[in-house]
Amino acid sequence: MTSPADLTLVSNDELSDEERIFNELIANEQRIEPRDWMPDAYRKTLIRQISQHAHSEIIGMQPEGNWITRAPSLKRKAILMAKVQDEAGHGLYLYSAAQTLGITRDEMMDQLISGKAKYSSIFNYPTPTWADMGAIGWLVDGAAIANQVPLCRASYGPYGRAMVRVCKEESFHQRQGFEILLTLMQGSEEQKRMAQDAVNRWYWPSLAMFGPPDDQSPNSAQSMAWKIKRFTNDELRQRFVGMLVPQAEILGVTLPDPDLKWNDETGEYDMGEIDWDEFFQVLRGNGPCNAERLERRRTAHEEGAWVREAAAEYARKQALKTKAVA
Ligand code: FAQ
Repeated sequence: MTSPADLTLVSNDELSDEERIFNELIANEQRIEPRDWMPDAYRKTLIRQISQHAHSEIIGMQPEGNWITRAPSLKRKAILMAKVQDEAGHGLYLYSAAQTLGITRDEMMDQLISGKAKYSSIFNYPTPTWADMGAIGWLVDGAAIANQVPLCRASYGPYGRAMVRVCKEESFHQRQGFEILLTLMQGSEEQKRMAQDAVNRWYWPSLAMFGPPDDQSPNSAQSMAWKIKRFTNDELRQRFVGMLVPQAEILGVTLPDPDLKWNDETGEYDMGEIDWDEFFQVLRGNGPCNAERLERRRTAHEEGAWVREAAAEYARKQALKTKAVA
């Protein structure tokens, strides 16, 4: 990985005034706002990361949406509906944040439904049991918070500000997942087995959510120099595992890594190897549910065409009315 010091923030006399101002804003922990000058590569990186993040929230509605009609009680159904609706809201803030960088919503949607855009690997795994709702909340939302709390300090204003609200909601989501698992772990033997099985299936994919190891992460060094990312993928993954261990003890579940153990020398947990072949297969579109997730999104987009047309027509008529009054 290139070290941040090698990258483009080093000021020198050949920089334009615009570049110098941009570098100073970053160096002084101030924010870049949509109308400020920014390097093309900074803009591109943000569009890439924010749009992928937005797509993840939108595709991420599907694995849990699968359980809304089958939730075990009215209370669980209401909570799950609210959670899935929150994910839609997060997608919308994030698409709006990306739009401030000059890409349109239609362009982003085309990239998603054509299969060109990436979204988080985690949403390509199936949700066969109710315990998966607990494991997603605890592990997936937990990983999302660990990754996104530092993004509240991202140098690009609209992204950092969107993350503040998103993180508050994710933290509620994480607790509801933990509470589902806690309830199951205090239930019958079958319920305990179901909870453990879900944790076994979601644990490793949730660690992979943080992205490839640092020596295979082409974007990290530059994104850290620009203060979009504040920690590397491995640093955040390590921090997440440290958070999970005491929570797993309270739940009474076993984390499915025989090599997980505390290391006094490093002051962190040693852990087993993530299956990176599986991760890259999922990124290439070959995960268990990639095709199903994209197909569902495509169909929803097509079925929503009349809503978009009606909304555009309504907006056109409102604009005409306002013009007539003025
Ligand atoms: N899945 O060089 P890096 C949520 C790609 S939201 C797929 O390390 P970077 C809420 C990466 O894009 C979850 N692709 O990249 C929720 C790059 O490809 P590219 C989403 C991945 O950007 C909960 C290539 O690999 N969160 O869960 C993944 O510096 C429950 C090389 O990687 C965010 O998006 C992956 N896991 O670091 C919703 C957070 N990892 O673009 C519903 C914001 C890496 O060059 C239910 N994003 N790749 O072709 C980030 O923090 C960063 O973009 C990383 C990746 C950390 C994901």
